[in-house]
Amino acid sequence: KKVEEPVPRVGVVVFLLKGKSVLLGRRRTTVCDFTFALPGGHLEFGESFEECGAREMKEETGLDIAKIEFVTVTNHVFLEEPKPSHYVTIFLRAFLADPKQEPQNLEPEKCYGWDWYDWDNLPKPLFGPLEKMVQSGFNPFPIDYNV
Ligand code: 8DG
Ligand code: MG
Ligand code: MG
Repeated sequence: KKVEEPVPRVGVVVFLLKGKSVLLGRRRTTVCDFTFALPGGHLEFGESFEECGAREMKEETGLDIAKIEFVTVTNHVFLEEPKPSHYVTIFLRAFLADPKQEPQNLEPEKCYGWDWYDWDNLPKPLFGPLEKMVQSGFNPFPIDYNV
């Protein structure tokens, strides 16, 4: 198999929930530049989904998360991009370990900044896969969740 041959990759992203809001950042990359996306990244060899989600969250925002749970998985092919890619993405949800902690933009070359957005009033444009989930009526909050 040729080295350049594209293969699907595994993404792990996190709905970090705070009250009725979620943490989103505007992407600063070739893939979907300027769209609002969840914190997350690539699963590394040997990691659990939860370990990956917590590590990416820490690297990108400085935040420590707790009560990490699997929510759903998507299979998304990005054919329209300059460099076509294919992601199996694991969506987790989590809460702040310390509710007083604030996000920092620790990878400014990849993100324009993090902020909390009300689930009923999400910013536009959302990152493609996230937009599709929202359109389909998906909701990341636990069923018995009351703010
Ligand atoms: P890394 O080098 O830190 O491991 O990767 P990264 O630079 O943080 O990767 P990423 O693009 O943030 O996330 C990996 C892939 O996950 C992304 O290219 C496509 C997929 N993905 C989705 N939905 C979302 C989402 O809402 N946010 C993020 N960040 N990635 C997502 O399918
Ligand atoms: Mg990352
Ligand atoms: Mg990332």
